[in-house]
Amino acid sequence: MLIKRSSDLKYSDVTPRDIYVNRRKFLYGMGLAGGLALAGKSLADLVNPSARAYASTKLTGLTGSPFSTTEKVTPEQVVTTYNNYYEFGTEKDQPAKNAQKFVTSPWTVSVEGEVAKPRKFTMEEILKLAPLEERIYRHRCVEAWSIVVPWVGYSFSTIAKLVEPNSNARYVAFESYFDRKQMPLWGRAGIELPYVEGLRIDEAMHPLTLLGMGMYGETLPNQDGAPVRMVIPWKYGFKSIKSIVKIKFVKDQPQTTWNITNAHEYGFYSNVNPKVDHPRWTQSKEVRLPGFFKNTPTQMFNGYGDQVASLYNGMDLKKNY
Ligand SMILES: Nc1nc2c(c(=O)[nH]1)N[C@H]1C(S)=C(S)[C@@H](COP(=O)(O)O)O[C@H]1N2
Ligand SMILES: [Mo]
Repeated sequence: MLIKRSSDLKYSDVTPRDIYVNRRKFLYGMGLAGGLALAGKSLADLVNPSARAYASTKLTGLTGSPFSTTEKVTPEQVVTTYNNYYEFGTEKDQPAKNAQKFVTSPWTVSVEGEVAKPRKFTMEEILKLAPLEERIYRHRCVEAWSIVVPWVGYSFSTIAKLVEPNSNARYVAFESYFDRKQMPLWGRAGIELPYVEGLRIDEAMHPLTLLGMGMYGETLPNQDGAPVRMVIPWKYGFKSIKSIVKIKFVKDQPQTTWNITNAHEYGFYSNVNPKVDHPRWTQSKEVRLPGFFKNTPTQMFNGYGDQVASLYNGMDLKKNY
């Protein structure tokens, strides 16, 4: 793979112009069709529209990324209304409705465990640790749908290096925010909460592994994991844990929510693998949203094999699913 240094890249080099053109069209369409949504907004809102039905803030000064795919970006409207966020309901349309009042400010993330310098980061600090990049990644859910999302963030390794993991740090454990009051459907989620996830340290430190603070040029909508989440593009979507409050460097392989729920169906690694079917359905094809047909071939490591296959040299990926 040809990798340009990010300092050599201009935003316009790597960001398909039509995303922005389409985005405007989408906004314009909203303006016409979404009269209700616009009612009650001031003239200032309309001149500089927030674009979304959901609270978010524009993120400026984004740099492009050589890791971005040139595939067609999925419409923002689809990505922000078709979600898995079980704390806010198990139906795809529920998180967009039920997470609207979720309070994500102030927010702190504790980074701790086998590190020399454990510390708590405020969201304001996290947003300033490194230049914010736009990275357009494919995202493949274990349920066999996929989307292409322009995330905003930077490599997870940026924050990890600041706390100086020691030689005992072999894995990283992540934990989502959990509050029964703000997440009244929690009891019907069918999973133990808080949601927890984990990565092996080399997976976590891989440059593709993103700490995500935004999408489509703005901060994350609540249903997509505000204010900060992981994005691991070569793994099934459930590894990409939302609304993170704790990151712990640990010695032993941590527990993960879907493995706790059903170890037979969901392993620790969960690398996208078209050759290993889910016990209840094929993983060889996927539905690219907003499409309807399961006719897009699924790629090994979701198409990121050139970058990540070597992490698994010598491992049986059927056993380590
Ligand atoms: N805390 C938490 N994180 C989560 C989930 C969840 O239910 N709770 N769902 C996961 C699954 S299955 C997927 S596919 C992605 C979906 O992210 P998106 O809604 O932004 O597309 O989030 C993942 N992270
Ligand atoms: Mo998923």
